[in-house]
Amino acid sequence: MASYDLSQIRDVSRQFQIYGDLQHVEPCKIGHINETYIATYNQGGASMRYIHQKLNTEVFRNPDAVMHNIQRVTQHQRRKLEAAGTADVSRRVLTVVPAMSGAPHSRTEKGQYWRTFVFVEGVRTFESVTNPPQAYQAGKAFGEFQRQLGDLPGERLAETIPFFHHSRRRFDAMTAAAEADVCRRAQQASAEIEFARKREKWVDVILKAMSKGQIPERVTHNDTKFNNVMLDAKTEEAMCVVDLDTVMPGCALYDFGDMVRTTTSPTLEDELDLSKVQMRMPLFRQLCRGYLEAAGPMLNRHERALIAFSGKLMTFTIGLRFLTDYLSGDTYFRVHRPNHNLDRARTQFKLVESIEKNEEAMQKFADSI
Ligand code: GN1
Ligand code: MG
Repeated sequence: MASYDLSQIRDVSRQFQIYGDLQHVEPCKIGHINETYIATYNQGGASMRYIHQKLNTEVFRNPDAVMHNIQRVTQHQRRKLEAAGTADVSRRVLTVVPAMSGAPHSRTEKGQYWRTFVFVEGVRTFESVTNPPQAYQAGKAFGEFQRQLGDLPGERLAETIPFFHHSRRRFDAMTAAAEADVCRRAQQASAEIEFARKREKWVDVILKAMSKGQIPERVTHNDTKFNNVMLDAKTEEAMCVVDLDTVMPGCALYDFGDMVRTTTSPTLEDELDLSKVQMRMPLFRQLCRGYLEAAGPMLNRHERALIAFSGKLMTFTIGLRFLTDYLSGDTYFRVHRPNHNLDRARTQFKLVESIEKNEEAMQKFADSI
């Protein structure tokens, strides 16, 4: 997203039910998949900000289903917050701005799929965690999100990306990419490929527990990165969970595992100094406490027994995806430098090693709550 076309955003903005004059647009660099812009409008002298976002339809093949899920989910969240008498509801749940047609999206002549949200003011997101209270807030926010959706009425949500966290398929895709080696990169990544192969047995553990019915399917977020929680800019209290494209039927542990991946090492996802990439117990403890305080009562004993394991598995699985994309020529995740996906894979695998070393202590802590 190095450059963008202002006149195009201007055209897009006219397609939505927003009043006033578009004053200013800036691209938002967060996220590896969609294109996001923050647009400021003058509405009778007051400035109002909105998010315009172009959905990546290569990744989300059924964008209507994505938006239908998001509408159901946000309406349910809003109803629950209002029923509980929560203050500041519009900062605690995303608001979809309809297009002129009334639809939750607008399709351009070129077939691009755009949607708009009200910008949540007075919040911040962070690319990495800097202190234990932030980890607590992340755990609490995604735990509450899961709990809020525990009684979502109506039919099963659409699977916006089928088999998204299917770790067996992710593993097999990596080995297939290594064998095909279309970009002649497998040599460069041989240590990572070897690292992954040695850990193959992990990838079936949760899938088996789910197929035996020990672990239930739930409505889950499926992209619980720390930067998908908006924290109040002053108090750093979690306000709003964002990036709802992958909210669909899933496993609670996949959400928790991805939180472990992104909140327990105070480093970036693509940190190059691997000596800094370590699971820190003080961060894990707060994450775990926040999550279990919110979602714990809903979990069964099979889920609770795999709390620490899920952190290891999800970090491994996302590492596999980065590695696969590196081997396949960077076709999925947006990259900003050569070898970016390999760097990301290395960072994940370093964190996997660190979780492996601490897994017992992590699980013991989870059992004590
Ligand atoms: C992608 O686009 P973003 O940053 O929200 C990806 C997640 C990965 C994540 C890794 C739809 O999320 O699954 O965990 O990158 N989203 C999709 O940073 O593939
Ligand atoms: Mg995402």
